[in-house]
Amino acid sequence: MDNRIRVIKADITSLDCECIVNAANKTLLGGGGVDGAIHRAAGPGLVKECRGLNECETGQAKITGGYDLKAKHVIHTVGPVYSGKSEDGVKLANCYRNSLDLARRNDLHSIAFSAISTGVYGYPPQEATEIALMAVKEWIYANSDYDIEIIMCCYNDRLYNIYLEKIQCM
Ligand code: AR6
Repeated sequence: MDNRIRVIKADITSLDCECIVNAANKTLLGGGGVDGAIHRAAGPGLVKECRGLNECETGQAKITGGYDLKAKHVIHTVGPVYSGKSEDGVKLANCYRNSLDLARRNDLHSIAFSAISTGVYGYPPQEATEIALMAVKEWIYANSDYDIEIIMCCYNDRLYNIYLEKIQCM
């Protein structure tokens, strides 16, 4: 696996990197889970900017400032609500690809992902992890001229262990 990918166990709101990726909903106006945590830590400026973004489709990504976070920017992406259909995987992979494309367009060189769709949206963590790692790996190969550190940020031991196991197989 590429040495530009790191797996860590942390609260994503505490990370000091150029951008963190929020598992948002289509409104981009906040919610529970990591979305709620990011909005609480960023302060009211974040939701104010998000109101001007006009929502976001599943699989797409939009960027804002980081406000009171250490991260300079937040990339908001909307994962699929798990339904068991094959299109879920396509949409989930798009979240990772589009977030990385957006980071590159903004000349950002470090990015931390939350585990999109693995909470409220119900994606089975094993499958979601394989899709995430594959999408990131493919993006790195397609963007080998671009230097970026990619952090996969896990919030609990279960997901962290799944990531460690899967990354060794890639
Ligand atoms: N840092 C890192 N990861 C976290 C944190 C944190 N502080 N808090 C939770 N996680 P979820 P989803 C992990 O439910 O499934 C929201 O209400 C968590 O353990 O936050 O994409 C939105 O507004 C899990 O592995 O996002 C949407 O309505 C992962 O983040 C909906 O939830 C994602 O869990 C999106 O659901």
